[in-house]
Amino acid sequence: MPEEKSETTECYHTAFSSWVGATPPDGYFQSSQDDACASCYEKNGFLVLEDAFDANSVAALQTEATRLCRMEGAELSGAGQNYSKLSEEALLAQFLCIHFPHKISALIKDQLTNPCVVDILTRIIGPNVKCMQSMLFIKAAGKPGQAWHQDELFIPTRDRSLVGAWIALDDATVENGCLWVIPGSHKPGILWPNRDHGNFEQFDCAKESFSFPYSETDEIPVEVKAGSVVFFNGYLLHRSLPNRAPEGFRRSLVNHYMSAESTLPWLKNDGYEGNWLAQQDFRDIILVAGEDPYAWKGVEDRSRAHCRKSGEGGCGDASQNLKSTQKP
Ligand SMILES: O=C(O)CCC(=O)C(=O)O
Repeated sequence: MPEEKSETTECYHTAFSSWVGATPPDGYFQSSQDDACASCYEKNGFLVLEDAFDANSVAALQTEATRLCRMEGAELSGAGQNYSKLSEEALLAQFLCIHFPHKISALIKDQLTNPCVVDILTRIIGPNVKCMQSMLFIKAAGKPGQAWHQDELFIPTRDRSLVGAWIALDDATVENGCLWVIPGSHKPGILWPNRDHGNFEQFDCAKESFSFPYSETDEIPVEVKAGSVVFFNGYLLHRSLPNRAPEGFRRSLVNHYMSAESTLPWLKNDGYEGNWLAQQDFRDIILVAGEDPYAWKGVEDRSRAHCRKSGEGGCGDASQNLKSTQKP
């Protein structure tokens, strides 16, 4: 297998094929300082930074994931009770995904400013970058994936700057439910309609995008080693399939970022009544690079850690993520 790094004019290198034996798709990098990162991201809507987190960091985050899963009640809403007697494996199997883990974990909050991640973000977003959301996927064997979607439909920036940084805490493979993306699907800048998918054998409770002009032949799997980070555009169509491995987990920490120049009209009207949409600005943010032109607004503490429904217990109202003086 060839050892040399890619030409900077190319969008891929060979590390991918070194472990899965497949033709490398566009977009795998080993250095955040590779100048080809930005053009590759612009072209494909995603890129992979390999080895961004070393084995010790990944192990620490795995341990932290287990610690969070042991939490019950007030700190982690939607979690069940009586987890203390469960084995680690049985415990983790209770969870699909924890939203906003950085609200209850100093270690996870620290990862938001990982230098390699921030280096890439400033190349693909701009000098001023803020974070507003995190998710910790556990996804045990047998757990569902998430149907086609675009993250900007859920986290609407005003300048299309949303980027997900998906940090693999286990090797992510087709078998255990890695991400799948449609390269280039971010380019039209269109948010496609969404609907209930009705396919709870495969997917969790989140709605699916539909009516877009791509088919399954356009999608590619983004298999990555633990410690790699997948950066993907908020308009990129992506999904994940169920974890079909016989055992184990497909853990990942996903943090979302955007340009600090854009306001974020993310919330329902609670707490924002009387404001035009264009004036609404979710300020539960952490600046990770540069300057915040809206620093004069201050920051808020609105979001709360909570568990995502996986669909096995039904898909009722999942809108429980906001701390507010008024009920969401
Ligand atoms: O990791 C997954 O299974 C889905 C993640 C995803 O779609 C997202 O972070 O937007």
